[in-house]
Amino acid sequence: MQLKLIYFDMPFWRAEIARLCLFISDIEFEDFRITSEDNSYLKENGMLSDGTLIPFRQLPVLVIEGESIAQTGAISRICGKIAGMYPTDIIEAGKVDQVIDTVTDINVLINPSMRESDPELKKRMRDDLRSDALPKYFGYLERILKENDSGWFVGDEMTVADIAVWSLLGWIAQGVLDGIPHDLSKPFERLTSLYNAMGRMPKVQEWKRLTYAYDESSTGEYNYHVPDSI
Ligand SMILES: N[C@@H](CCC(=O)N[C@@H](CS)C(=O)NCC(=O)O)C(=O)O
Repeated sequence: MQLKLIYFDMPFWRAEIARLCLFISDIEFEDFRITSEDNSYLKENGMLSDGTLIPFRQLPVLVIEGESIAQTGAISRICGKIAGMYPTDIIEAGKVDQVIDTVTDINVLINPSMRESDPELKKRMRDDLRSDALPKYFGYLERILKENDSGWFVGDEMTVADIAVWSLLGWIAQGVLDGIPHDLSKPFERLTSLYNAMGRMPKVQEWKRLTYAYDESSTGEYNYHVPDSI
């Protein structure tokens, strides 16, 4: 099966769900990372310069057997099924979906503060995220982990839901979001255990070694130095 995952050259959770689940399961795929020229072209034309369709002019896009599929959730389900990290049972599948959709919601909550240029407003947004919105969502996720009680969000094995949360927590754990402490999720014991267990996995460590660049001189919000543990 021909698989090509198109995203920016960064390990953001929206792409990492697909990349990491395929990598962990030894499934070959093309990890296509676009340049800023590619991005300008796709914004203008809704496709890459080789004609690859980018349906909503947003990334990630998975090209599977020549067909372009957009949307993080849809891509997660396809890659999860291929990698054996998405349940066949419809209820279990729904439990995976609800976690992925919640990671989307958390991402959408953080987004406005990423775009805010007024420092005062940005600080207020980050204060709210730190003291209210993020702990609230971490609590909801913690409770799901507690109820499932296997160390994973759904069933007894790792699914794409775990990868989504691991990658989101890794974004925060870098400490690159001004006003959000890197260890904000630490009081949530089960979330922290999940994060640390994944950080110890040899395949995860190998993936990070191969693809996570860290530039000490850069202070950008996308400068990934994802710690193995919180
Ligand atoms: N609904 C989309 C959202 C994807 C999205 O927001 N992608 C961002 C990068 S993380 C993007 O392409 N931003 C550029 C833009 O929206 O113009 C999904 O679930 O994948």
